[in-house]
Amino acid sequence: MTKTALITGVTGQDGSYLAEFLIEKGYVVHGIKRRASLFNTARVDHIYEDPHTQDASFKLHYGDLTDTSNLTRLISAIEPDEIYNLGAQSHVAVSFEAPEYTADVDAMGTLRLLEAMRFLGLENKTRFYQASTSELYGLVQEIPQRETTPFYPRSPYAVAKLYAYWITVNYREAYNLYACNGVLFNHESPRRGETFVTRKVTRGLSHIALGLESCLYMGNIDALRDWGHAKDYVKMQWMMLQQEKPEDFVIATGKQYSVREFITWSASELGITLEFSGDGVNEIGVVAKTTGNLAPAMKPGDVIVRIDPRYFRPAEVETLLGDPTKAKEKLGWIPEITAQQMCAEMVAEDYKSARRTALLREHGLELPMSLE
Ligand code: NDP
Ligand code: GDR
Repeated sequence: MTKTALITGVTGQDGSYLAEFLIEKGYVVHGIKRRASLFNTARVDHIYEDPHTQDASFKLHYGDLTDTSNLTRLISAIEPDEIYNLGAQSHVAVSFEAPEYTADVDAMGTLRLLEAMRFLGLENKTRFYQASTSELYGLVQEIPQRETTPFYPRSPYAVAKLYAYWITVNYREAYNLYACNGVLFNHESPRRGETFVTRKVTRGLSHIALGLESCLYMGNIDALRDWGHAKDYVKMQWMMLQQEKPEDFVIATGKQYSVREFITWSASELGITLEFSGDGVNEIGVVAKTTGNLAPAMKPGDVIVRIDPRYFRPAEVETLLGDPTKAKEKLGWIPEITAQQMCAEMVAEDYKSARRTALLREHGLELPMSLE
């Protein structure tokens, strides 16, 4: 029997990898996309099928996590075997600027989906995955963080996700729904949004290497994160819903690095040896040496990283390190891609598109920034 999945947030990083993964497994995948004034489906265009195609395995529907009737109607029509709730206002810094909207989408959006499942009597048919987050640990109470570590959220985003975490547990306990939380630590890829720290760095340094920009302005480069690859993590989201009983799992690599280290690796992928001096607030990153020909615009002494206080957050999560033992033991999950390999892949992709932009400029052609 062909299985059917519904993914909220299908146009995002994880949604796009998960859709690919499920289609490969023979699922029919339905995704919810938001209406936008520009195309917002770049991450799933390669799996898009003409809606006139008979038996299409990928179908997109307009919708929004703030719209109860829309969600209920879609779930009623699709009657999915699995719902993956990946949609969210997912940027921690932005959640301080738009706290109410973040709560509506990330917290209430989750409740809307769970209520729709209950209202439609799908308790015994549909399994539910909630995209929970290591941000729940916030002001860390224990290192490393595992399933039993107490939460202490530090942003409107994390507080909204705390509600989503507990409402998922509550519906599991109250109504016997098959509902799980994946408490995922940071995971990245070449499809990562451009304003998250890893992608900002790999994209920014690629531009600087080719003379398209001159300096990368950063926030707290002392922050420590446990970075994995999104491809490894979406596999885990699916594995969690294939268990006999619903449970919550921490998904992490168990290794931790600083933002400063990530910047240094990215520079080194471009043949740039970068030296930092300062105290994290008045700090600069200076080119010490370049090798190869990937960074023609660089010379020793160039200052290419500076700190801009605007990127500091009102309350910061300084250190995150996950303990994925439960996922390894119960699900046999092992992350395959290291943070350094992922960094190399991200730099290679961003460098390729920066080269394209540089070449176009050389020939007097300009692409709108949105297409670069
Ligand atoms: P992205 O920001 O890349 O994707 C978020 C998705 O949610 C996009 O498809 C976005 O649509 C959609 N979305 C935003 N607002 C709404 C709304 N109001 N209604 C419907 N859809 C909406 O996030 P990731 O793929 O990185 O993360 C997926 C999920 O996992 C998120 O819930 C995130 O909070 C959570 N998470 C992520 C981690 C990570 O490190 N990546 C770690 C732990 C948890 P659009 O494309 O139109 O903007
Ligand atoms: P995070 O990811 O907040 O952990 O949330 P992000 O990449 O935004 O920040 C990681 C750390 O880097 C520091 N930092 C900067 N961050 C950004 N974005 N821009 C900068 O210039 C910069 N300089 C330093 C941050 O302060 C932070 O400490 C991500 C999101 O995907 C969430 O949705 C998800 O839940 C968590 O990961 C796990």
